[in-house]
Amino acid sequence: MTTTMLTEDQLALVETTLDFAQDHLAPHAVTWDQDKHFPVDVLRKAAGLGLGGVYVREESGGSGLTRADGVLVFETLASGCPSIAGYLSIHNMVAWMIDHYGDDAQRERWLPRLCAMEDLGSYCLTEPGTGSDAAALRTRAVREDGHYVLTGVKQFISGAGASQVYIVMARTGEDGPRGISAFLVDRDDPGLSFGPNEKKMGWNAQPTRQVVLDAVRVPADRLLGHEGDGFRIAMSGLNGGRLGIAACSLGGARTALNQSLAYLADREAFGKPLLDAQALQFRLADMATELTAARALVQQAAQALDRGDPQAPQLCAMAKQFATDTGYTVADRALQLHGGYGYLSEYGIEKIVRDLRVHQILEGTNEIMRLIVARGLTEG
Ligand code: FAD
Ligand code: 2MC
Repeated sequence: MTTTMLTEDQLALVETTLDFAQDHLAPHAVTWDQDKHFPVDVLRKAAGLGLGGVYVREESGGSGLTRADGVLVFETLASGCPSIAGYLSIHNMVAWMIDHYGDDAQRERWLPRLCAMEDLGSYCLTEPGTGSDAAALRTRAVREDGHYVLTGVKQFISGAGASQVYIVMARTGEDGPRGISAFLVDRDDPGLSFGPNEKKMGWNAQPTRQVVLDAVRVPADRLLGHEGDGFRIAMSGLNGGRLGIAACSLGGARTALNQSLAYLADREAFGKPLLDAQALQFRLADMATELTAARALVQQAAQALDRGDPQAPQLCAMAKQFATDTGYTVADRALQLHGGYGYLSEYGIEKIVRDLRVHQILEGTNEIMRLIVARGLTEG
């Protein structure tokens, strides 16, 4: 990471986060992936550094950091383990949504435990039949005697089962985005259950499950914002979420690049270190240049979101698409530079490739990111 543009506070933030990533994430990343272990105790340690409420305002008990700070945090965490950093980014999206759209009572009830990561959070938009076309979702919430009754199935939910707090987007009105509302659902609410932990290519250090809502009855004060606001709330959460995922791709790829540099310096072939081969030096140079360009775009989008720029959703989509495509390509090239050893799990490179692959799919596929950018171009 080029650190010359960072403030003193940001440098200190990066240093503390890097210590945490190197001490508590990197040494275990390969084993957690193999054992499919979700290290909740380590997440709680991260919360001790303020990483459970990164964007939650200080008056609500959070760290009150900007998005420009946040992308530094998530890149650095992901340099230790992209899967855990990715989950932390989602948890922080949930906490921010409650702080930003909740009322005082909701903030007081839900945020202290989320910021401490005594409770974990999950975000429930996708359904088995609706992913990219999220506004077509079918989960229903019916108002009944001061309560809402939620029925439906959410698919691919990160953290599900382990999380206590679920923000669930459900239909309270007409078809399309304006008929959707957002609800706070507690793991202990009767009628809530979970599917089996999905077997996946990467992101194995965190669970992904269906969330099944079978007539889950919640009091009316679980509505976040107003009826009909749910889709806009969900989308504005994702603007920041997409930056978090983009930053996680930068962090994973950065580690893969650094490991390649060390490996090529050490590995000899044809009588000299492989690093002496100019073709390989140029390959490393391209990887570094592409990552630096992606980082600059992520930082630009984060600053746009911080100042409420109307173009921020498009910039966040550009940053997510560009950084996650770049991150994946860089990690895959790093694997190639390691030769056969890159393919073995003990080097940790193939795990980074598998983790980064899903960043091109979740929080909006990179095709949907292009759709958002293209709409901005054609609709002004
Ligand atoms: P589809 O929408 O069916 O798309 C299939 C293909 O068609 C894709 O390539 C897509 O880009 C393309 N496509 C679709 N529409 C268009 C179009 N108009 N133009 C061009 N191409 C198009 N969701 C949550 O709500 N919460 C979570 O915590 C969560 N975590 C996840 C964790 C993992 C590991 C995974 C794999 C997914 C997770 N998701 C989560 C779901 C994720 O957001 C969706 O998978 C994603 O949005 C794509 O939806 P889909 O899988 O239904 O694909
Ligand atoms: N920021 C703020 N508001 C937004 C927004 C954004 N990024 N995107 C849409 N909106 C608003 C939009 O302004 C409109 O508001 P209004 O009703 O005031 O006019 C409303 O939301 C409806 O928007 P559209 O008319 O653009 O809705 P449409 O259905 O045409 O398309 C699309 C929306 C395709 C951009 C959206 O469905 C989408 O992002 N799909 C991808 C789904 C996705 O990202 N899923 C991720 C799940 S979470 C996950 O994977 C995790 C790992 C946590």
